[in-house]
Formats: sequence, structure tokens, C-alpha cells
Amino acid sequence: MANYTPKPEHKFTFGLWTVGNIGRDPFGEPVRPALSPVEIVHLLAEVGAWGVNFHDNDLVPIDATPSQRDKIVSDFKKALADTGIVVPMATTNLFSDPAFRDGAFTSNDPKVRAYALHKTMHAIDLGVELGAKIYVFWGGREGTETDAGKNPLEAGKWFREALNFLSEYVLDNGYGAADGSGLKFALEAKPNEPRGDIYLSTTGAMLGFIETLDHPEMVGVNPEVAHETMAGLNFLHHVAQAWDRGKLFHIDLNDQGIGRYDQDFRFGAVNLKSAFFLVKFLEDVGYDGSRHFDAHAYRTADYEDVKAFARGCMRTYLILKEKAEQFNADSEIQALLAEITADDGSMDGFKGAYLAEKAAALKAYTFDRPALGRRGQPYERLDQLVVELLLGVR
Ligand code: DIG
Ligand code: MN
Ligand code: MN
Repeated sequence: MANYTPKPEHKFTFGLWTVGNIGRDPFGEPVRPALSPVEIVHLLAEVGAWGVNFHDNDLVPIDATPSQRDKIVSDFKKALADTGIVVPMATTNLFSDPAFRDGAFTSNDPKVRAYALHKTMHAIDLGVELGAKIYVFWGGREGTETDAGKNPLEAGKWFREALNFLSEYVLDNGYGAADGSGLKFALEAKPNEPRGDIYLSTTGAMLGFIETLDHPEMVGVNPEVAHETMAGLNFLHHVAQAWDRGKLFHIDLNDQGIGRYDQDFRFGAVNLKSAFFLVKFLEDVGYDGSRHFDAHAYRTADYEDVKAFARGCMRTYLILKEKAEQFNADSEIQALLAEITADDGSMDGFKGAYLAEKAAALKAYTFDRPALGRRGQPYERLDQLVVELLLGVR
């Protein structure tokens, strides 16, 4: 039996808010006692994680005094030193406090927009102090319930202005550079919840938005499985587009039923096949970033079950990684792929960049259209082999 023990090189991370989730939901009170950041770091070390991430207020309460902040941070640093757990990513909570009830960077209130910048600059300082190299922006409150009171163009401009301002802050403080080295931003999309509709609702929308920024090379995306899946979209296709643009700076792994609220289930808990194709893609392309499990245990879990949840996220990733290696080594699968992608070279003259003579020759070429339509593809055979690989009978 192979060993699916997580190791640092796997770069498995969890947010303080994930294994520290106390089970509150819109219809129920907390079910688990709160753990301190130090206790969470030790729990993550016990289960074999590599890193821990945090929102500013997961670590430092929003009303902490400067001396309380310093004590919390020094205790946290000691826990990191004692365990070897690192901090690859940090982010700002711009969604819990009532001040953000109408958004943060896109609030209609200029005082709130300014406060969101104030809070984020302090949170970036904290993240950098703890070693973060990726800074995530999830705009949980950047949206509307009615479009009567906010022009989406104006909201987009405010969000762009905030990210340009914060990019300059990062450059001005030497946290990062214009070529994208050092601290980078990763924008996380979600279609809705907690707002009725959230702006920039998919990873694709974020990729388009990034190109409108002053320093696009500093900004990438943090796609989350649950968020594209909530909207009924193919998460892998969004990840592939981000990778194609060199913008997959981070990724939030979990699982989700289509058309449900944001379930943030254990990785692989709902759709093993899409989890397999995602892991295969990340491993095949050599993604070298964090494998961040932005997920939480069932509300029915006690802390032993929370640890099982965390171990399950990592074990499932490693098992699927092994299945991807088996897929790539499976002669029957590879033979089918060769058949599917067969190319007799007859179209080589028409491939690649445009040339006038190429276009003329192609226009003049006589295709046997009925023959094109007669060619089937053995996707049923191939997919069944994947299913049997995942069921452990290959
Ligand atoms: C929710 O999916 C968001 C917040 O948890 C956090 O801002 C971000 C970081 O992964 N994901
Ligand atoms: Mn989520
Ligand atoms: Mn997330």
C-alpha cells in the first residue's frame, strides 16, 4: 500500500479559518470551541500540513490594541518556529465587519472605501512580516442585491483604483517589484454569497479585469473549486485559462455540489472525477504553488473529525496524484489518446500563423466533409478506463 503521508514538498496549506471553523452557519450557532492561532498551527503540524494562511482578523482581532497585536504575533511566530509551519499566503477580512455591509473597495461610501485601503495596507504589512509571498483578494461583499443603487461601471473603477493603489503600496515599500517578483496579488472570484451577486464572478472575469490594471504582472488569480462549481461551470477549464496566462498564483481546493451555497467540502468529497482531472492537470503542468484547502469539516465534526477532514484533503490529493501517474503510464489509455490525437500531417501546411498564400491554398482545398463527419472518437472507452482507474480495478 503506497504511503499517502503529506510532506513539505507537497505544499499543502490550510487557512486559520478552515480547521479553526467553529461550525456556525446561517441557521445554527457554533458547535466547536474556538482554537487559538497557536493551537491551530500545532494542529496543522500534527496532521502534516506545510503551511498556514490567515485573514488579518483570524490572527489579530479587529479591536486588538497595538500591544495585544504584538503579543499575538510573537506567540504566532514562536508556534511557527516550533513547528516549522510556514505562511505562504495572507489576506484581509473585508467582509465580516458591519462597516463592509455594502462592500469594501466598492462601497458607495467613500469613507468605507478609504477604510478598506487602510485596513488592507496594515494587513499586507502583517502578511509580509510573517513571510507571505501571495496576497489574496476575495471580494465577498463586493456586489449587490439590487442594481438600483450602484453603477457596475463605477464599482469596477473603484475596485481597479484600490488595486492600483495597493500595487503601488507594495512597490513603494519594496514588498514586491513591477516584474511580479516578491509579493504578488491573487484575485479570487465567486458568483454570489454573501452578496446577492458578487462582481467579477468567475476566474475568467478576473483574468480580463487584471489586464486593465496598472501593474498586471503583479496580479494573478486564486481560483476556488467551490466557486466556479456553484455556478455550474467546469473549474478545470478556468484553471487552465489562468495557467495559460501565467496567472495561476494560488488555488483554493475543496469540493462542492453544483447549484448549492458555498459548501467548502473536504477536497474530493463530492466529485472525485473532476478532482482527479484537476490534480492531473496541476501535476502535469508542474504547478509549483500552494495546494491550499479552503474548506472546513462538517458541522457534525468534533476536533478529532476536523483532523480527519484535514488529513482527508491531503490524502485524497496524494491518491489522485498517484492515479494521475497511473493514467500517464497506462498503455491502454495512452494508446487511445494516440488514436484520438492522430495526425497524418496532411494539414501541416495550413497550421500556424496566417500567410496570404496559406489562406488562398486553404480556401481552394477540397474537403471530404461527409468523411469528416464519419469519424467517431472512443471517449466512452477512454472515460470508462478513467472510471475504472479511480475505482481501483485497473
Ligand atoms: C473564501 O473562499 C475566501 C476567503 O476564505 C479568503 O479570503 C480566501 C482565501 O483563500 N477564500
Ligand atoms: Mn468557498
Ligand atoms: Mn477561497
